[in-house]
Amino acid sequence: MRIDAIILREIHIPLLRPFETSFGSTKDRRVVLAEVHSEGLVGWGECTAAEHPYFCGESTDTAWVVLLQELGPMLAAAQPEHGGDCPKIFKPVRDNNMAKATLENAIWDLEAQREGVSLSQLLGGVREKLPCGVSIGIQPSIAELIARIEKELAEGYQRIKLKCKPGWDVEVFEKVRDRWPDIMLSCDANSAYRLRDTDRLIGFDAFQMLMIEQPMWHDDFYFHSLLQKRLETPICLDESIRNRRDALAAIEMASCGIINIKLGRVGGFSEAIAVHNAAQERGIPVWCGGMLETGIGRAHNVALSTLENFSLPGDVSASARYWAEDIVEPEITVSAKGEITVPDAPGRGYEVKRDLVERLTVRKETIKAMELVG
Ligand code: OSB
Ligand code: MG
Repeated sequence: MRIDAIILREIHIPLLRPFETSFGSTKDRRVVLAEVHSEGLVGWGECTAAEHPYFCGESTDTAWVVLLQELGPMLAAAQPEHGGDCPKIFKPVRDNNMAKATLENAIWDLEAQREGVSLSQLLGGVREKLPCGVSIGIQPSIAELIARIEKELAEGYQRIKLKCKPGWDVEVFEKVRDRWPDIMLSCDANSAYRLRDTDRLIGFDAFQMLMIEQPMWHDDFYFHSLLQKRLETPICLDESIRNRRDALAAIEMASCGIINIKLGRVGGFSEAIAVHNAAQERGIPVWCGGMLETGIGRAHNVALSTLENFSLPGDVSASARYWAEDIVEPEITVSAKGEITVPDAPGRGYEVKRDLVERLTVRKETIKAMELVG
């Protein structure tokens, strides 16, 4: 396809309430968006890098530089036919998966529009409705956590994931399980524990959780495999899985029983599908994680979650949990049964509110393709 221009922008959009994990708290999101213009169509991508390089090594600012100086010009000069061409185009750039996913996902969106199919169809999705869970941040008090869980369950969410860390774990799980003995429950430590905490982690088995997400180091398989041997509860890896090879290594070493797939963390739809397939072939279920996305990234997560092996409820939830007004319409909503209905319109299936995006924009750069094509 002929790429006419790539527009990069950073928007500022406040979350409705702060989101706290073991590594810090986020309130004001700074999000990089990419628009790829091609023959009258526009594909959109969202960079899932956070404001600080605390989840992984990327941040809003590192992604901005890599997109503007490296990936944007490479893509504009390459004239790809398919979203699946992007990994090869971006291969000279090491790491920076979230920056890469921003553009690759925009090309998949464009390709689906050009073919007149939904993004889900283009990816080979099989699901029309998605089971939804929520990720609940660390709260100022247990009373506030209980109130939040009550609200999410009343809205229909099928699985509750509690962010945890040393000092916000077993005592909290006890209170939650006392109140709700049977709900589908999981926890996510975002790498907050060390080997000396092994006995404490073994104590988590008492709460009959679906999984314990990324308890130890963000880049580890080996120590997770030792921990998994001592736990009944399956470990789910998030941060550690950056590509298909990582998934194969983790499965081979029995470091986890479940994998969380995030589009940004693995570098885009191509690698997300590869991780999905590798896990499926080996009997490991996957689910789609979230990174506090606006509607564009959320729409991409919806499409990805329609693949067959996304058999567990994901962290993909309603726009209204995050934003006073999302940047897409219709907003992403969840039914009383805790399901998202997958759109069947061509492309991502949610329109971008251009006026709102323009108002939220704090910087913008245009890469004109024709100047780069020989
Ligand atoms: O580990 O899944 C995570 C948010 C920011 C960084 C990391 C994580 C998360 C979440 C939130 O759990 C998921 C969401 O609601 O988008
Ligand atoms: Mg996680």
